[in-house]
Amino acid sequence: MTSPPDSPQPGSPQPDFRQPGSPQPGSRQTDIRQTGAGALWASLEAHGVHTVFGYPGGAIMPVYDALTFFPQIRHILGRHEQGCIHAAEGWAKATGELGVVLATSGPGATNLVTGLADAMLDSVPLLAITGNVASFLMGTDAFQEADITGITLPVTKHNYVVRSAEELPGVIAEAIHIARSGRPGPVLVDIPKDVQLAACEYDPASLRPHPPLPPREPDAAALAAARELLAQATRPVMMVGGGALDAAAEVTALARAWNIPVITTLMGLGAFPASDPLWLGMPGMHGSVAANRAISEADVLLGIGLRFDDRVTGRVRDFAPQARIIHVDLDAAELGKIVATHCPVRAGAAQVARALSVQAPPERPPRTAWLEQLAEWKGRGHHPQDWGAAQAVRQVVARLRPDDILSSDVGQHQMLAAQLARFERPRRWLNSGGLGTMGFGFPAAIGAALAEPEVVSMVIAGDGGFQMTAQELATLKHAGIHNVKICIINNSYLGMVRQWQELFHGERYSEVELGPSNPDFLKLADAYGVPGWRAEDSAGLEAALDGWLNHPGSALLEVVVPSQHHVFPMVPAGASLAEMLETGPVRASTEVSDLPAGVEAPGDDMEAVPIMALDARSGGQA
Ligand SMILES: Cc1ncc(C[n+]2csc(CCOP(=O)(O)OP(=O)(O)O)c2C)c(N)n1
Ligand SMILES: [Mg+2]
Repeated sequence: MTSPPDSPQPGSPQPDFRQPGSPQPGSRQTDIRQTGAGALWASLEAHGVHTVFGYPGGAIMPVYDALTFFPQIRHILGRHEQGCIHAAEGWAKATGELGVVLATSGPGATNLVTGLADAMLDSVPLLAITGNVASFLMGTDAFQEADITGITLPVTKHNYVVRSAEELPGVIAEAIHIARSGRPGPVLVDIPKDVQLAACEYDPASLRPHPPLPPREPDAAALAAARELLAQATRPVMMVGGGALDAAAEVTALARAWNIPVITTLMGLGAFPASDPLWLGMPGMHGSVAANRAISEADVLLGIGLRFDDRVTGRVRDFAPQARIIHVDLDAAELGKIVATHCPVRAGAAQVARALSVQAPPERPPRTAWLEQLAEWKGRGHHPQDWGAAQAVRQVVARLRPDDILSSDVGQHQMLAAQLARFERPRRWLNSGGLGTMGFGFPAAIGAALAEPEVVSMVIAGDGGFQMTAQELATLKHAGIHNVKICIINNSYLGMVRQWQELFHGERYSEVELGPSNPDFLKLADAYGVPGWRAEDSAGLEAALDGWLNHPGSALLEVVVPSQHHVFPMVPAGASLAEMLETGPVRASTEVSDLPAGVEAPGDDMEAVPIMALDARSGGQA
């Protein structure tokens, strides 16, 4: 016997809709528009929300019922709540606007947790709306009850349980205000089913959105101190992070006015144009030689909108050892959190960059020696041209036009894409930087594709990560999405973990081989009505790229590459940026001149013991 959807399990408490004040579910005694559920949609609409991602279920059925009266709001039905929330993140990351996701109680809500943590670490403005069991059942272990506000407290900027329908419009306005103000982040609003169903004569005036707070202006003394440090600098460098994406024009003007070279973090790629000679690339674990050396040699480091994540700093006590550090961030909690900051400036990135540009010296400082040194380092650390993941990614990203959006999943292919793609403007590069969430890339590309249907929304994913959210292939068809181009770099392995096992765990490969059990990705795509191309060498890839990109709809490209390639440069976890390995000591070419002091050049048959020792000190993780 099959039970109706979300029916209670035998023995579990029955929702008691005979409680006073509880309307019958599904009854039209009350106009559903004049209920909490109706007020929710009216509030979202008043805030300019016109696309939401979600997945229905028992505890959110009144909200889905009310949605039928709001045809102007587009609901994208994913195939898993994790897919829905990453799509909402992709929407938000591409546009800078709020992403909205809906889920039912219990398993629907808990399936949002990874996406909330992801949005929290990457400062993504997101509103998650969950249904919950009726208020009078909360705390009784009712069917599909989960304490989602308790569960998500550490991974949301704020969260709410709505206690009455009347307060819903105010809560939604406040939640959106919090998600978008200051350092953006995810906010969750949990709405018990009886609150969704309760009659609600909402006051249309209460639906007025609260605009986000304008970013803070810098304090004059802090600004003067920052200017003074810059004026004294002979080897300055700027580090620009995800918090500066909406200040790209100001940051670019600042760097040019002072003639300061610029490093963009993984989250900040695109905040400064890659074609500008002042651009040095990405810092950190898989950063460029020029960026990491610049940090190690700089005398003043101006960090804007970044949080000095451990993947960026390497061993913290040796980070930027010669530099006095100016740190600009909206979030006071970030200032001095990781690195000792000589000049903290709590203010908006654009505000500070604008003010410091105005105060630039009338003559652009030439900095000839410093810029020549950096130019030499910029010429180093390139990937081999032979066939492998790096060459494949190089060929694929070369086809992107400046307005196209590139999402990536997590792993070797992500680092290669970050190293090899060239972004001229912000919000064209979407990836899970802080949480490193496998399964992020493909649904994020779906969200971005819906936000910008006129550009290509490309995703580069690994054979491992793609399988974590591959079910969203169905969403392409459901939502009629024509501009997602999926590229799977198939190395038959959890490549990044394999790399660490090879370098730091004595080549003991433990549970990283996928090849024998991988699906036929083209058949998988075909099952969802998505056409596919496959390439196995460089020439084949060029031909496949033509077919894949010229196809007038979403399409999949599988690129088969060797398994044993590594991503370099690499700073082993726990090492300092100055100890970066430009090429691999194991398997890669015999160029080992850049091994850290005290680390011996290993022979072909040698286990990477010295590097293991570095890693063991750090407790680092792939
Ligand atoms: C959800 C999740 N589980 C595990 C990891 C750890 N992890 C980081 S990279 C990686 C391998 C990714 O393999 P694949 O998607 O094939 O990409 P590749 O590194 O081979 O390019 C793993 C398992 C993670 N980041 N996220
Ligand atoms: Mg792989």
